[in-house]
Amino acid sequence: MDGLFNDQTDPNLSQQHISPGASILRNRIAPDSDAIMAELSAILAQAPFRHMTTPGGLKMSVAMTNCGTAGWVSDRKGYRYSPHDPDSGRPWPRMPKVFQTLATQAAAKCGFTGFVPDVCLINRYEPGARLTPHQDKDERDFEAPIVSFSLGLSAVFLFGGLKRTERPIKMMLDHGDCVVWGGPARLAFHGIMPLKEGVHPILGRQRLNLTFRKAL
Ligand code: MD3
Ligand code: FE
Repeated sequence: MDGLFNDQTDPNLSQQHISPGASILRNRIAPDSDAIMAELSAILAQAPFRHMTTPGGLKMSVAMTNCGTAGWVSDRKGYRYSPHDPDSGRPWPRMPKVFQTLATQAAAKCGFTGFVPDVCLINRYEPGARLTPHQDKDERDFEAPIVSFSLGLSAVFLFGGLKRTERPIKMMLDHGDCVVWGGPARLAFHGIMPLKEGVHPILGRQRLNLTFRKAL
């Protein structure tokens, strides 16, 4: 299937530069779509989506789960990576090989060779859900990039600078888009505007985002 397309000639597969350290790869998942969906439903059976609570006591509109050797969690005590799912007390589901391979290959394409994620945070947006601009600072070192894959409904992504006060640029993230954030982009403020109503042919009334991280 991969051979049907050619990275050089198919505009949908080309790499676009966003800012120093940030690149977008469009249409990254088509050949692996069925495998990804099957792995996702196995993960969700073990570790269902849940709305975590922020340290300030608010319920997040985005629902989350994780796979990998640790997962990102939030509660009244703060944000952190934990080896266990706090809802079940069990370890998070293992990261499927197909997930790790996709992330490692995308990172390498953008110049980050040898990226081996230990965490995949899975976000679910239903219409109205949003993520207010923030920095991802809970990982141990910021040398490794973060690799994200968007699935399902499209969303407006806000990409800012290193200060919250910098006005962000808006970008559409569509099903199959992969973005690699490293180097000077790694600590940029970013967020997702409230998801618009819609129905995606594969995922229905939702958007999923997978972010691969080296957290530990
Ligand atoms: C830019 N997720 O999980 S993915 C997150 O679509 C998160 O669910 C959003 O922000 C989502 O923390 C955005 C794109 C993304 C992820 C990490 C980044 C952009 C980033 C880290 C640094 C800079
Ligand atoms: Fe983030």
